Amino acid sequence: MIVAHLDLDAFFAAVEELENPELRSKPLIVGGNPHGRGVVATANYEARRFGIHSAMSAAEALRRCPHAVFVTPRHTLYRDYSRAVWAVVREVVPTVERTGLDEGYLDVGEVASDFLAARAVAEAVQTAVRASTSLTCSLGVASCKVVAKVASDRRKPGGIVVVPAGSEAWFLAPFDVRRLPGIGPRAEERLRAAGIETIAALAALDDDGLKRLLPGSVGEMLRDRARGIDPRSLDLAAERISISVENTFERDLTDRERLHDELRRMAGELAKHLHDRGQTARTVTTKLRYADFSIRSRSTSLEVGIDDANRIAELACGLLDRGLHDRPGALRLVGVGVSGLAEYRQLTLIA
Ligand code: TTP
Ligand code: MG
Repeated sequence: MIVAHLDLDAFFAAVEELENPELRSKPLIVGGNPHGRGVVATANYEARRFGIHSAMSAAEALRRCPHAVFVTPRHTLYRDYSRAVWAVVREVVPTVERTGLDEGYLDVGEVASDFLAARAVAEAVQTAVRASTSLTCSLGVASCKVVAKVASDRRKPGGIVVVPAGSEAWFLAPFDVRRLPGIGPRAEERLRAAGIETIAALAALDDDGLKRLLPGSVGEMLRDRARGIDPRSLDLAAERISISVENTFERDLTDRERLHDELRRMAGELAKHLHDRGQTARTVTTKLRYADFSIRSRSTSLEVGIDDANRIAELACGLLDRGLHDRPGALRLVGVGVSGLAEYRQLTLIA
């Protein structure tokens, strides 16, 4: 397998710079209100020199760089750019697993038979993306996903890092364990407490040590990854069929307003997932579980896909009302799901 991980550089900020070129030379922060409780979504590389990064509070970013320009995110715009990027990437490498608006895996093995050719393919992808959108991206090329993902981050912005087969473990070895995809904050803390700071140290753990620190199959999977072993193939069904959220209440609920509030919150979560993936949904389903554990669900399908939290919420609440009309009673759980997912790309073709 030869796989590339592609990640756009300073994505939201890069789009804002293209839309407003005079921002290009300035430290730019895309995120929430620096005078309120806003958070930095991303910053351009100019702003990063001040130590500003994603998820930092916008107020802190302002303190670090008082002359920075702050703009609020424009998600629709980013989705349009993302769609354009992936359309052109697929012209170079047809098989792609998109894992977010600005990142995904490319099946380079399909078009290149060795790592030298794979580098040329990665360069061709960069050139094509820049030509059609003016955005820059970085790529990591390797024999497996985990190594490609770590590699794509090494020479940002605009870099390509190729890790030829056989050098995976060597490449990963010096990095902080935190860099290994799959290591969450809890695993990191446990490893650090045991003095394991680098990916090499995790790779070198023996079975007993591993069992103590990260028991179970997750531990083995993470140690394999640290050794540059990752059996995952491209998940082409990652263009997932449905997404759902549900919640079991502490106490069974009958209050319609509270049930509606709950559904609205879930609709917001689903809308965010759809936005992140650049997708729309044609079917909304509300699930009701009654005090006696019996389950009912009600669905509605639309002609045109939606991704708007209010619209999903409105449909979900209507479906709940219908369900409770058909069978009144206190509920232990409600859930909302969306299916009939489509890429924006497809939507434009239909429109
Ligand atoms: P990233 O790829 O993590 O960041 P980036 O593209 O801005 O910068 P880099 O050059 O280091 O890749 O995330 C992609 C976009 O997702 C980013 O532009 C903004 C958004 N995002 C958030 O909204 N919040 C976050 O905490 C992160 C990490 C990203
Ligand atoms: Mg990025």
